[in-house]
This record gives sequence, C-alpha cells and structure tokens, in this order.
Amino acid sequence: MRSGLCALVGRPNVGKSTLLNAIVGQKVAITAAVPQTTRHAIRGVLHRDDLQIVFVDTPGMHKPKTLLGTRLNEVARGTLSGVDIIVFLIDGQAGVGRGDQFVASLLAEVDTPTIAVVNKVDAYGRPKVLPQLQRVAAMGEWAEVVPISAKAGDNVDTLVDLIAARMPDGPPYFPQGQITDQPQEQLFAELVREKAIRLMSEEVPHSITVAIEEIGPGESEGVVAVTATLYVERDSQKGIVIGKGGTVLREIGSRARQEMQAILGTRVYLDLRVKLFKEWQRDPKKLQRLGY
Ligand SMILES: Nc1nc2c(ncn2[C@@H]2O[C@H](COP(=O)(O)OP(=O)(O)OP(=O)(O)O)[C@@H](O)[C@H]2O)c(=O)[nH]1
Ligand SMILES: [Mg+2]
Repeated sequence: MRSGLCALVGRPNVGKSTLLNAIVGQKVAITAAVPQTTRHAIRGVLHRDDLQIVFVDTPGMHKPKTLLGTRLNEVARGTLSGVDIIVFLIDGQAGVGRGDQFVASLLAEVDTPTIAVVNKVDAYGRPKVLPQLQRVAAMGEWAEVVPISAKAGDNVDTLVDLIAARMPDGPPYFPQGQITDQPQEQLFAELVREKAIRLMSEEVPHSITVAIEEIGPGESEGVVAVTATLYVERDSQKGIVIGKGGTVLREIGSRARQEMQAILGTRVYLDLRVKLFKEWQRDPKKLQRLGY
C-alpha cells in the first residue's frame, strides 16, 4: 500500500478547488469566479487499488488586505511542509504574473517536490500553451510541468498518475470510500456561501460568511430542516444580499437547497437569515468565532 498527501497551491482563482473536485469526482470544495473563494484547507481523498492520495486544497496566496486575508495565507503556507508533494497551479488563460512569482518564491523555500500545472488550457488556443509552459518552467525547480484543464478534465488523469508515482509506502489515511473529512455543516455553509458569492459583485463576496445553526428533522416526514445564517460586514450589504422584495436571498436559498437535496437524497427545507456582523474580516475575536 502506498499513500501520501498532496497540497494544491497557487494564487487565488487559478482553479485549485475545481481541480480537487475533478480529481475526487465529487464537489467537496466550492468554486467561483471571484478570488479568495476557499477559506479552509479542504481535504479530498482519491482511492485506488493499493494507493491513496489525500489532496489538500488551500486558500489562494495573495497580498492580504484584511486580517482574514492574512489568516488565509497562513493556512496555505502551513500546508507546504508536511506534504509529500505540492501541485503549484497557474492560470494559463490569465498568464504568468507577479502573484505566481510570489507563490514560486515561497515554494523555493521548501524542499518538497513540486509539479507546476498550467490550468485552463481549454480557454485559449493550443499555440499559446507551449510559451506558457516555458514561462512556468523558467520560474523554479519543478519536478514536472503539466498543462491541464481542470474544468474540462483534460490531462487530469496524467497529472494524477505523475502524483501517484511519487507516493511513498504507507497505510491509508482514510477508510475506503471516504472522499472528504469536511463536516456536513461546513459543506452546507460553503454551499450557501458559493451561491451567494456567485450572485454578488465587487467587495460583497469577501464580506460574506455563513454559519449553519441546525440540521435536523423537518416538520413533515422525509424532510430535513436546515437553518443557516448569512453574515455580512456592513449594514448596506444586507440589502444587497436580500435583494428587492427578498428575490436575491430566495435565489441563493433555492440554489443551495437543490444541492443539499442532491447530497442528502431527501427534501430539504432551508431557513436562511441575514445578519450584520460588523467588520468581522478585521476583528480577531470575530474571526475566531467564525472558525477562521
Ligand atoms: N476555462 C476554465 N475555467 C476554469 C478552469 N478551472 C477553473 N476554472 C474557473 O476559474 C474560476 C476559479 O476557480 P476555482 O476552482 O474557484 O479557483 P481557486 O484557485 O480554488 O480559487 P480560490 O479558492 O479563490 O483561491 C472559476 O470560475 C472556475 O470555473 C479550467 O480548466 N478552464
Ligand atoms: Mg478555491
């Protein structure tokens, strides 16, 4: 038996969470077109005969503007030591930039073998792939440089094979069949946050955090009742999240409920509230209460 840990790192929005979901074949991490979507180290497990790879999705590394941002960077940096291999993702569509250089400089400080991955090759022409690979290759000492599309699934199997080939001998970390160690409350809170941030623009996505108050039996049989609170930082953001006549909040709820129903295989009643939690991104005590 071989088993090991693989960290997925990179600047925000390069497709780390999309890749995690593609590899484990299930949505364990939320994804969105805004940066700093992922806020926790999220583990997803790939099971194969005599092989287990635990992938650790991390928050995008960036120049922090808030205390939350600093915490997110710490989470990502904290995963670099203690894994068997690192996958460093770059957004080939956006091109190599300063943010990638910054991550590469952090990676240069650790001894862990690193595979550089140029993602989103579906989004631009084939002729542009080779120059991107060359640029990435020149950025550091990589074990491999691999082009993929996490979204379309292109070359993901090849990447997984390269990672698998480097896994050491060892017992499994998780029982057969377990895909993630993420508690259901966290996954459900994340689903609500995903639906909310996908409907928001500007700074609002970063101001949102979600807590699940309760998951329990509903009033009618076969219905699961979920109570969730969506916190915003500023009073003006409440109106944005709720929308005219409650339309936006209803849409968030309806989309999140559908995914919860698919996961549970039962009907879900979702009670979604919006509350103000003033400037929580900058307040150490509030961050701690929210689990960041
Ligand atoms: N075209 C294309 N889009 C992709 C691909 N992979 C991810 N995306 C998109 O890129 C955006 C960011 O994806 P995420 O997986 O949330 O990125 P992330 O690196 O986890 O971002 P953070 O959690 O903010 O650090 C989403 O809109 C994805 O749909 C890809 O292979 N091709
Ligand atoms: Mg992510």
